[in-house]
Amino acid sequence: MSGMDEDARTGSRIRNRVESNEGAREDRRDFLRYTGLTAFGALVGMTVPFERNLPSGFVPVALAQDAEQLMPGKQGLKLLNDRPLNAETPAHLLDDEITPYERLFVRANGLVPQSALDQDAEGWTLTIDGEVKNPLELSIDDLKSQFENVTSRLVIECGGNGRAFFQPGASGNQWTVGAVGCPEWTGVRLADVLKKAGVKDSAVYTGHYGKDVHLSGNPEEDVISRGVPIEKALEPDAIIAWAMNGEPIPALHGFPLRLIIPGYPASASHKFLTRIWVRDREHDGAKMTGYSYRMPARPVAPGTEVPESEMVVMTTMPVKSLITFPETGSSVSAGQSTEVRGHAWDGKGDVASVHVSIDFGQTWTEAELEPPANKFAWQRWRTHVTLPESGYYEVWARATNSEGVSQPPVVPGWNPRGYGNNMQHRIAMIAT
Ligand SMILES: Nc1nc2c(c(=O)[nH]1)N[C@H]1C(S)=C(S)[C@@H](COP(=O)(O)O)O[C@H]1N2
Ligand SMILES: [Mo]
Repeated sequence: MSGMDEDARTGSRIRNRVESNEGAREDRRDFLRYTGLTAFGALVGMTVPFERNLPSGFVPVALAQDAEQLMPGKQGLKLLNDRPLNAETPAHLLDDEITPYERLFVRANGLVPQSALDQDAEGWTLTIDGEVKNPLELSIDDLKSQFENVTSRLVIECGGNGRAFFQPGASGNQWTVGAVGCPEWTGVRLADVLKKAGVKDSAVYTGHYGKDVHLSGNPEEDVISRGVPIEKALEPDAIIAWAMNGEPIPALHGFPLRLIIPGYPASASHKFLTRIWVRDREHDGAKMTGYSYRMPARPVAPGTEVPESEMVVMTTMPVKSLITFPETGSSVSAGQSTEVRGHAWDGKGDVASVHVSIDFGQTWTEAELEPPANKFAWQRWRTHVTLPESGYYEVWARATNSEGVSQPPVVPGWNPRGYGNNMQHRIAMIAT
């Protein structure tokens, strides 16, 4: 059989699958890219006799590093899962002050809606209802024209960033350090929109809804629906965004509208946003209850089985920093001064200092810390280190917030699902 025939056969196999897949339309290429496993054979270029046995969520080893194939335009991300799509960014690729699309982590709980893949915002509306005096239904043009437009750099960080370091391990995506980024977002203040709707005194919490599709394919089932206390929603920094880095929000990041609620786990920053339901109680939507994005109310010993009734919703994210230059494992000359730099951020937007150690935490040097571009933007820190003689070193970075709380050297507060790990970031450096 000639190569052409084989290609044609593969092609028709893919087409059959695409055509039998609800919602996946003529855009075969995007289908392949976003739901890669279904067409795994086509991607590896040969048949996969046991394909149907591959457990859902498993990334074929042959494709594990091919994040670019599943996520058009992403560069150098590490794929953790492809259904749903989850990928993190190695620390040294997060050196930019404003995280570009290419290097922003992806965390999906469900499937990206077809409208986002098509960049089709036709007829999109955002509903504000519940405990408000004037429920609103706003088009994207209404948002743009009726409220002050704002642009700010806001950190988003997954609540489970750092999960991989918990012992005993916690189930979920094994994020190491790269489920964080700081793009520039443009939109309107969530507070302005809520004020226009007239928040009633009975309002306690928000509940967020979006258009992504549950992995089961059931359109009735919510992928995720989280919320924040109304006081947080009314702070001036949270925005309803339609642009990221000056462009329409890319499909993977929530086209055409998303919330950005800085300082909270990014799960509150709802993508593909269609509705904000103002509640008279703590929101109880999908992934708000049970063990999702919840921590034990009191510290527990690692491995403790915590009853659900003792879990509380995760809120403000802890102070944290990353070393983004040099890349871990870099070599330098002994005795020569080398720049080390990174970013620091805090859930209350208040980083006070960053310190760096080259001797496993015995001594610390204060780094230069730049002010943030705006509240909740990450802050650049930099310093110089000199590795005294040849050998193996580690650079450790430790941020402290204005309340005097610092990053711990080891994993803090073990919890069943591995949230909130703000341990110090460490890189290896070799002096020759
Ligand atoms: N609609 C919707 N919004 C969502 C999610 C989702 O699965 N669906 N995931 C949340 C989680 S858990 C995170 S960490 C961030 C990830 O944002 P990003 O993919 O743009 O980096 O989006 C949040 N918003
Ligand atoms: Mo997340």
